[in-house]
Amino acid sequence: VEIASQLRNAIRQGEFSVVYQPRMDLIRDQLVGVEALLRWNNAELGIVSPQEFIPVAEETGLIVPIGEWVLREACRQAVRLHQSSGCDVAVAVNISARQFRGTDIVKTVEDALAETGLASRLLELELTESVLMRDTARAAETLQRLVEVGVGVALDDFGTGYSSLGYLKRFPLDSLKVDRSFVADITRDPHDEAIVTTIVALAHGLGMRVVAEGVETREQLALLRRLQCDEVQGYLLGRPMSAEQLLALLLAAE
Ligand code: G
Ligand code: G
Ligand code: MN
Ligand code: NA
Repeated sequence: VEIASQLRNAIRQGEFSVVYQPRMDLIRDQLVGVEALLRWNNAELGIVSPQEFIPVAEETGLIVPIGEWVLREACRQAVRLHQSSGCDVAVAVNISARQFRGTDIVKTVEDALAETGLASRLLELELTESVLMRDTARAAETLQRLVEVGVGVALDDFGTGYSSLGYLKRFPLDSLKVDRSFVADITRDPHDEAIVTTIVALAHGLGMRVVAEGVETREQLALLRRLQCDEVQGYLLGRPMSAEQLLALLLAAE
């Protein structure tokens, strides 16, 4: 209740910011993308975690204006990053169920690209299984239109939801993001290693890339490399950081 009322004014009062977590390509050994993650600092509530306020934003419908704000902000900062560093770093934006199903997400994306001037190949959307599996015929059609716009689509938190493999085949997805719950114990639990091995085979068989999330140790990284994951994301590679910090990181890596 408190969160909902404070959330209502948060955009107008400039309380949101976006941080970026790097994603590394394991073949090129290079930062190839970042995930945009929303942060909220409210005068009364202090810093509120997205795990707390995103569900409230979903319930109240506030996720629609908030999501549009995040998308625009991420595109704007990606353009600046591209211009200042010369690097082709794609930005991935999380899209919630209500945005994907209840609004014209294709038009929202087209408008954000047109207004900011970001090349469509530098934008990716992250969707969860539950979002795609609800109304699969319509989801497949929306994904196809997004492909035509030229943006990438990743299936987030893969393995934790209820993906039907039959539908997976019909969705034009660029990558599967292996949920961090499978990565956490991967060097100790043979079951996790078996699951990730299977996800890699499935993704590659369907022409998709695999991104492992929540990579925290060198041992996990070495194993994921051996299992032929394409990309990794996690605290080992970098914590979510401001656009300024990200630019500094890119310039230092050159
Ligand atoms: O940033 P953090 O790791 O605390 O994120 C917690 C959760 O909030 C994750 O599931 C993440 O996907 C979600 N989240 C973060 N930013 C956004 C956003 O901009 N939009 C949506 N829909 N979810 C987000
Ligand atoms: O659900 P989604 O994949 O969007 O979640 C992103 C969340 O994961 C963010 O809140 C981010 O802070 C968190 N995260 C990113 N890297 C790591 C990591 O290496 N370890 C853990 N425990 N959390 C991470
Ligand atoms: Mn995500
Ligand atoms: Na995830």
